[in-house]
Amino acid sequence: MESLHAHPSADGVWQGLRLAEGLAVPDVALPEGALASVVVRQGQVRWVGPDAALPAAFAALPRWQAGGLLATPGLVDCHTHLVYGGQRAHEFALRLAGASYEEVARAGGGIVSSVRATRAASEDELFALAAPRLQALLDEGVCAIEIKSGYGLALEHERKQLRVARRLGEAFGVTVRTTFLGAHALPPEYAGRDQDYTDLVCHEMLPALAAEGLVDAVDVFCERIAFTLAQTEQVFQAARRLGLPVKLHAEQLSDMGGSALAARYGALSCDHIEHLSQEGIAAMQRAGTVAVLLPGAYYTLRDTQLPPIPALRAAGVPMAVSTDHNPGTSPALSLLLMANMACTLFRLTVPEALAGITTHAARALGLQATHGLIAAGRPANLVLWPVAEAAELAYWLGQKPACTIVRQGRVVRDALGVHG
Ligand code: DI6
Ligand code: FE
Repeated sequence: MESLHAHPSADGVWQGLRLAEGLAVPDVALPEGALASVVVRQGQVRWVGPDAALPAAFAALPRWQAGGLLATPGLVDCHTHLVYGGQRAHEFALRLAGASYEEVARAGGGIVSSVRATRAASEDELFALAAPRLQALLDEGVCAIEIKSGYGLALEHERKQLRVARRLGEAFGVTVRTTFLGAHALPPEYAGRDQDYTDLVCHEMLPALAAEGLVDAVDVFCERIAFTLAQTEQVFQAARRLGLPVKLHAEQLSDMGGSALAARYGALSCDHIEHLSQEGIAAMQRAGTVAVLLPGAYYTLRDTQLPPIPALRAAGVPMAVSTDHNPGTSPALSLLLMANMACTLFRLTVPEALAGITTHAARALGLQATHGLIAAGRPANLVLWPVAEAAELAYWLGQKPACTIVRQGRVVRDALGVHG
């Protein structure tokens, strides 16, 4: 396993960078085609500008020559269910044989089967299972990630998932935002008592876990096979009482009106949104809520209902792209592949897809002041790529490019030998 302290400091002047368009804020304007320097000091970006304009104050720092490599901010995966026991390849086979996601769920498979495996696993076992998944994402330049609970569905097991999420962040030196998704599915012991379970989520589970500092945001699966609009609002009210931001699994399988509700609660994001209405878009636009697109789930479920991209674009709703890594509907471990699929399946432009896995993904986590952009005053999270143009990041299918990664001010990977 990777430990941040084992890696060298990134402090110094990173020279000869091509800054990805729209993903960096130079302190001194860059002439067309000019190569840029990024100054890192004490783990923070201190200055961004043309190589030729490096301020004298930084002249004595060590210099690393990037020779024209493309620089992006560290990637942000803003929607994952990374911590769980077991896997669901069996359901994959069932779906290939014709069963729908809803049929599999109603037959006792689906989320509840991951709940069984997650409850049966110890905290250490869950950590060991999630660590290589996280490593795969980190190797591609992810520097901040959201991890949801929602496979425990009982206080002790939701706690276990969230504790593992926190431990992963500390052990790997990566920004982790935890999201409590107690209202993900009805646990089997509450069959037929969905209101009782919602009350438990709101009055016991969420307050206890929030008091333990394990919750950065609150999410609900608002859907015919999950929680109603009224129950969703009840959870949002509980979150509001605790001062926690909300987000929503909304309009994935049907239009429940969840996005408009979430927007009324100032939601950070509405995620999936294949069935989002014009009214939902307008509400999100007014609230500044991010639309999180999850092409891995769309693809895995062989969905045909496209999220309303042109209308989101026209309304100026920021669009993020994420893996939705989970064992049921999106066993995806490549954020670049998701960028590719967002372009090919959803018709995002390359700049939209790249903003979707950086700047807008950071906003979906409330991290827009610190992540998703190369700019002075932020923690040093950047990735150098051996590509001729930025479009290559979304163009290759499953390439896992060699790259050099600075995460939290450390050179955690240097496949390109820049820091040699
Ligand atoms: N929507 C999803 O895509 C995941 N959760 C959710 O609410 C699927 C989770 C699973 O099938 O295990
Ligand atoms: Fe999800």
